[in-house]
Amino acid sequence: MNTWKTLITDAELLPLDRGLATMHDGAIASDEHGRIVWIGKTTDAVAHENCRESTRQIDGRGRLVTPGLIDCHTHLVYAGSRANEWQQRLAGVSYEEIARQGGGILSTVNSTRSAGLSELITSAVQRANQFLEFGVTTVEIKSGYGLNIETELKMLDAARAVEKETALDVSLTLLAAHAIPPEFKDGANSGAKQYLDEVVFPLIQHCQGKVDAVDVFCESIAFNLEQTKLVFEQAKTASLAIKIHAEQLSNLRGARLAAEYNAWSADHLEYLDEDGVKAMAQAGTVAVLLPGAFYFLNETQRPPVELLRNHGVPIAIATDHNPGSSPVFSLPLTMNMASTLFGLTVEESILGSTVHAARALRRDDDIGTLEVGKQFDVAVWNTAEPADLVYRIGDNLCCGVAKTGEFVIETT
Ligand code: DI6
Ligand code: FE
Repeated sequence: MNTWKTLITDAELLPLDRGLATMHDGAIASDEHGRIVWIGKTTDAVAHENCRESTRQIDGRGRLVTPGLIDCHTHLVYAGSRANEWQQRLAGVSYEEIARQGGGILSTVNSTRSAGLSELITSAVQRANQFLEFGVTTVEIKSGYGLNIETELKMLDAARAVEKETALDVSLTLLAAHAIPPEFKDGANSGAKQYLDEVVFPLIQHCQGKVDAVDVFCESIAFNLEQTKLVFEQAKTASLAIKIHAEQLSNLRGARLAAEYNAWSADHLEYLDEDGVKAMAQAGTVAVLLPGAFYFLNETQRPPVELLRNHGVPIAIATDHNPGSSPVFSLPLTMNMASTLFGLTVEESILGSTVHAARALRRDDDIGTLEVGKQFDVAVWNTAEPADLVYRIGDNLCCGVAKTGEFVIETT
């Protein structure tokens, strides 16, 4: 048998394959491919024949060691700031009103179209590294601030660069159906159909095999149900997975439609009804809750958490990081919001940003728990108590991160 490459000893291991049960005095080893090869007690690890001089041994000093966190919904690539618009909202103007006046998403579209690729990469890499400092090892990134072929592709290139230039794994989503750009606005049916035909559909076909999924913002200020269905049909012909922004500001029944297309996830869901919940349960569509947007937009309608639980829909939590509705950098803070604002238990918030987030990206064979065979993606926390990950507001307890067996943030 091979020598172990990295070995963490004396950890309070939280593997998350059995709820919040921890293993005291735990140890975990990686092989040279960055996979977990052994989990057990520290005394057994140090006596093991594979533990040799070449093994890099890290003393966990009794601290919590968890799977790296997974942020399964972000808009991490963009240019510009929307602080002004936020100040308008503080003065009483609504998010929808700002969007209708040509601000909102379209203001970020203007900045992102003008930005060069290297500028987009620099800012996205900076943000991604901040996510990493909070224990995140995998992040989903969406396009959607280009809304023309050239800029959507530029955004996807920037997201790919994040994977190359940081330690994070990136899951790529094409969200060309995020808004209708101004150059199509005057057309019939508010220009949506023409925009889909001329920009979104060609992009979907072009992205076959080059992105992981296709997403749609199904909402009164974006695409209606019928248009959303057309996008799903295109995604299907390109063999691309589907996800949706649904039921955030109103109930258009987008989640139910997405479930009919076996969507990986339906996200936001504040206005989701029981019919939609049932459809998601049947399809195995993950509910991705985004409390950062709920908080920042001062929403009052909470997602139907009790119905999701009763019907056994897996619940994931993500930051929805974006400049307009959720400029949040910390997934642990988002977990606190999920528990405080949506009533999720500590266990639900932790599983929501690991196990179920992995499922939302259909990466659950590889990441999300500490189990032999999975990637050695771990976060070390300055506490032995799982509840602290959710309880402390704005603190950063993360004091070490390893990605595929290599420490990218050294434990201190
Ligand atoms: N829902 C969101 O929360 C983001 N996009 C979406 O469809 C917000 C995007 C923005 O306001 O820039
Ligand atoms: Fe979003």
